[in-house]
Amino acid sequence: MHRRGFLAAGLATVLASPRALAQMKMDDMSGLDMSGHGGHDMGAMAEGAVALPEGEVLRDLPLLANAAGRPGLFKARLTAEAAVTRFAEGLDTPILAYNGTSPGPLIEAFEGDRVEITFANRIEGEASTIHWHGMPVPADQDGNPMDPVAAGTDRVYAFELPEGSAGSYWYHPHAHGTTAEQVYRGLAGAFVVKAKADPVPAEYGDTVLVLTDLRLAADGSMPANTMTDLMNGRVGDHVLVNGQKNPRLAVTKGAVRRLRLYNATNARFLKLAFDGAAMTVIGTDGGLLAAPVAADEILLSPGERIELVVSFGRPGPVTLATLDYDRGWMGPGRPADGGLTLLTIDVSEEAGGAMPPPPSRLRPIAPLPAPAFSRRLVFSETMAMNATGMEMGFLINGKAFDMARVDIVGKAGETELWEIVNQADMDHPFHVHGTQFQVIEHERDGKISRPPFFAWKDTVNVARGETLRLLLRQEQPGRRMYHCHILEHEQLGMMGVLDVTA
Ligand SMILES: [Cu+2]
Repeated sequence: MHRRGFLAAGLATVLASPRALAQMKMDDMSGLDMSGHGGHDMGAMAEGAVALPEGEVLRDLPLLANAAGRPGLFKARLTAEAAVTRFAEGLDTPILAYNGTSPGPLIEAFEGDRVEITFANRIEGEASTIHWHGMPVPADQDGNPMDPVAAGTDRVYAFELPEGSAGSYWYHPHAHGTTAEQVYRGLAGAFVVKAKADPVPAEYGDTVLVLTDLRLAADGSMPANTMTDLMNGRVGDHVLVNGQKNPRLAVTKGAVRRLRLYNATNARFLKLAFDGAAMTVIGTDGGLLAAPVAADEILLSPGERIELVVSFGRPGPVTLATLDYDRGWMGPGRPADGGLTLLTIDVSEEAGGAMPPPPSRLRPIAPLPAPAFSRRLVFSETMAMNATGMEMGFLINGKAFDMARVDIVGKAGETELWEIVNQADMDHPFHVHGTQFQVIEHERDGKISRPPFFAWKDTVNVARGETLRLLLRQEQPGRRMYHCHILEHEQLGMMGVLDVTA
């Protein structure tokens, strides 16, 4: 096990949530191989990992039907409950599903719509919530851990989608202490807010690709988190696209496609590239960029989304594959994160219909005004060995999450500069609820760099050793969460409460 930095931290006693600590103590400690070799969850390409079928036709996500029956309102019901699915031949896998499917149904609504979704929690014995990741919804409608929906009960989430809010959002549980497990067991879905006037040509289509991470035991079940999972975040054996391993998509030569990629994994960093097709970034978490930006590769950290236009000019297979990315790994069993083929696109010999070129301008993005003041959030990791096992914590400004504590107070409508300092040994993707922010700069070893494009974001990777600066403005009052989007880290304390006053 690597203990870089932890001893220097003074073996501080760390108070994570009681549930997390209990979970760690019950955990199989054989995962803690002090030699740095072996370990029982080797991640991708693990020996003995269950094989999954590849090459099936890519399925469209099921669309959540709008029951409103009139324009301007989106009304539906989402039920979270246990289900059984088949990832591998002959093996039943118990999962958690929204309306029976994982990923959950795709929600499509328009800017200006009112949304009323009844959430029915039918997960046995566990509270849950639905958090509308990235969406500008009121604090009391945002599925915070302070607003649990008890097992067997329903609640209605209601909010308006403001003009200008078109973007690639998603939804997932955010209950206290159970988020990580409910998500890796299957609860996550995409929520696309469409623009009334979309500058991207309709000929490109609009394909949502939800990337999730799966680990299966030999009997088809999903094993519980190990010590390694709690430290690094859970990384599975298979990355799935819309629930399928390396599915195939057929396009005609010359086709241009609009793709929305979601990293809905608990903890897997996805550095992505197309082999054989040109990729252009057109949007991020909070919608379109000001103008398209060509890219050879993109890093999508847990929780992030990216909107692409991809041109398939040459016949033959094109793959979307992962590249190696070292995000910092504690202990043995670092998964092979490069070289995974996620999706194969078969480009035909015959050309299809002519495609309009992408527009050179997509939409204006106004820079947020000069900040009223600034705050500094320092991420750190601590670890201590005691008689009953390893206690570890993931901290912000030296503190583990406490739902009853307000960590910072802000004011609605005021722009703030947030400086996120990662003093830890791992990368931590930073996410804040309720709004979109603008990343201004990254600083590392005294060197400052700018992001490759100016964009609206709600999740951004803060690499280890890096300081990131962003501008943020909350428009609505209420309590908001900010946290690391490695869900195991969030659960072990790397989360805080922002109270936005009116
Ligand atoms: Cu983290």
